Amino acid sequence: MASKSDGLNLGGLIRRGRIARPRRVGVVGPFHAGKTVLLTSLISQIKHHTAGRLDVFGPDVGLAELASSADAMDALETRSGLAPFDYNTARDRLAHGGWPAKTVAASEYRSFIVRADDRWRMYDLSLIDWPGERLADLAMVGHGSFQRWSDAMLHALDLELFRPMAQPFLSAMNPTETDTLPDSSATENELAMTYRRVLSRFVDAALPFVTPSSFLVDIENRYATEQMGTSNPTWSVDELARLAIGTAPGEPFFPLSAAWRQTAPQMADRLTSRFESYVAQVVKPVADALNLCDHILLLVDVAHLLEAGPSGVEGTTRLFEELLGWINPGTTSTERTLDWMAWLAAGDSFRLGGVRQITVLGTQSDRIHADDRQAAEGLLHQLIEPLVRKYQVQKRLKMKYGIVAAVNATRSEPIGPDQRRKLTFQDSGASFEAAASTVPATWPDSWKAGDFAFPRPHPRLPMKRTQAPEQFGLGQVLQWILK
Ligand SMILES: Nc1nc2c(ncn2[C@@H]2O[C@H](COP(=O)(O)OP(=O)(O)OP(=O)(O)O)[C@@H](O)[C@H]2O)c(=O)[nH]1
Ligand SMILES: [Mg+2]
Repeated sequence: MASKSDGLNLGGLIRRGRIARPRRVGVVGPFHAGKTVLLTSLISQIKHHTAGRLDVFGPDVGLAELASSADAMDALETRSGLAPFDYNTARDRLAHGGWPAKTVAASEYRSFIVRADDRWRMYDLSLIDWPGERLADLAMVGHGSFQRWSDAMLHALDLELFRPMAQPFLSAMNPTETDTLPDSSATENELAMTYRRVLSRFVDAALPFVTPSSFLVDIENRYATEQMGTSNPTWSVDELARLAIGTAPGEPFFPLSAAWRQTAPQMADRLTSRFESYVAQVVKPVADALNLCDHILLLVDVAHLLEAGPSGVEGTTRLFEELLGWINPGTTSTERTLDWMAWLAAGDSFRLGGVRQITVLGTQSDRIHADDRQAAEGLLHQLIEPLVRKYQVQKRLKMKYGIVAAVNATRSEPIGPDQRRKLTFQDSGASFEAAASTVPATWPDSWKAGDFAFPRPHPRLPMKRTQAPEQFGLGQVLQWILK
C-alpha cells in the first residue's frame, strides 16, 4: 500500500498536475436498507484495507486516501454543499459492537484516492447518504406544483395497495354535493388529522410512502418519535398533532383534491405556500444532491423483503419505480456527444449527463445462509430488471448486481440432512446460533409477513479503529465505482 514514504503528498501531487477523475455516487434505498453501514464500511475499507485482501484492481494494487471530508485538519469541502458524513462516529459505533445511528440528515463523504500503481490519476470521490424517508418526498419536485402533486398523490392513494389504509382521507377528499365545505382553519385541522392517520397506518405497515417525510424526520433533522418520547407511538390525537406534515406541526399541508381547491381557495392558497416552502427547505437540497450523482448504489435488503411479505415488496417496487422515473437514468446519444464536447472545452469538471450506472446491491446478506446467497441475487434481478429495462434499451443505462454484507456478522454452518440453515454470531462476547429461512429461487406466488425470518446480529467485536470491518462483496463494489 502507498504511504507517505512512497512520496504521496497531496499538495505536491496536485501541483504536479495530477488528473482528477470525478466519481459522484448516491447511496439510495428505503430506510433501514443499510446505506449508512455500507458507506461506513466502504470508507473504512478504502482507509484501512490490508493489501491483497480487498482486490479492487488486482491482488497487488492497494488504494491510498490522500484527503477526505472527515479529516481533522484541512478537511475537504463537500461537493454538494451538504454537511460532511460523520464517518468517525459511525465507525466508532461499529468498533464497539453497535450499529451506526439512524440517519436524520443528508450528508456527503468526499475523498481523494489514488491507486498505488497509477499515481498520476486521482479519484475525486463523493459518496452521498440520505435518510431513506426523504426519498418519498422527491415526487414533490418531480410533479413541480402543489396541484399536480395533490392529484398524483390522490391517484396513488386510491391504488389497491394503499386504499384500505387511505379510505377515510379519500372519502374526505371526495365530498358529496350535499356536504358543506367551510373554508376554515378548523376544517383544515380536521383534514390534516385524517391525513396524519393515513400516514401512521403506512408507518405501521412499513410502507415507504410517508410524505411529507417530516412526519418521521422533522425539518430540524430530529427523529419524530423521539420527540414523542416513545419508539412505540399509539397514534393518539395528541401524538399525531405533534408530528409535522410540513415545516412545522402547526402549518400542515396534505394533498388537496380539485373539489376542495375550488370550494376552499383560501385553504388551497395556505397549503400551496406551505408546500412550496417545504420543497425549498427540505426536498430541494436532497434532489440537488441526487442530481449531482452519476452513479447510484440502489440498496435492497432481500431478507427484509421476504420477512415483510408481498405488500412490502409491492411498496418497495413502487418506490423504486417512482425514484427511477424521477432520476430518469441513462444518457441519450445527443447528451453523450454534448458531454464529450463540453469535456473537450472545459475539462473533467464539466458534465451534462445524469446517472449513467445503477448498481443494485443486496445488503445485509450475512443474515442469509451462504448457500442461499445466489438465490438472493436471483430475487434481486427478478425485482429490479423489469423496472430498469426501458432505461437500458433507450438510454444505455449500465446495470450491475451484487450481494454484499458491509459488515459480515455471521458464520454459515454446513447444511445437514434436515436442510436447516444455521448461522452463528456473537453477542456480548458469547456465541449464538440462530436459524435462517431458506431463500426461494423465485419470489413466492403468495406468502405473508412472518413466513420468513432471518437473524439480526450485532457487529462482531473486536474491531480496531484502524481495522476495516470484515465484509463480503465490497471490493467488487469499489471496483465498479472507481474503474
Ligand atoms: N448483519 C448485518 N446487518 C446490517 C448490515 N448493514 C446494516 N445492517 C442492519 O440494518 C440496520 C440499518 O442499517 P443502516 O445502514 O443504518 O440503514 P440506512 O439505510 O442508513 O437507514 P436510514 O438511515 O434509516 O435511511 C443496522 O442498524 C443493522 O441492524 C450488514 O452488513 N450486516
Ligand atoms: Mg442511514
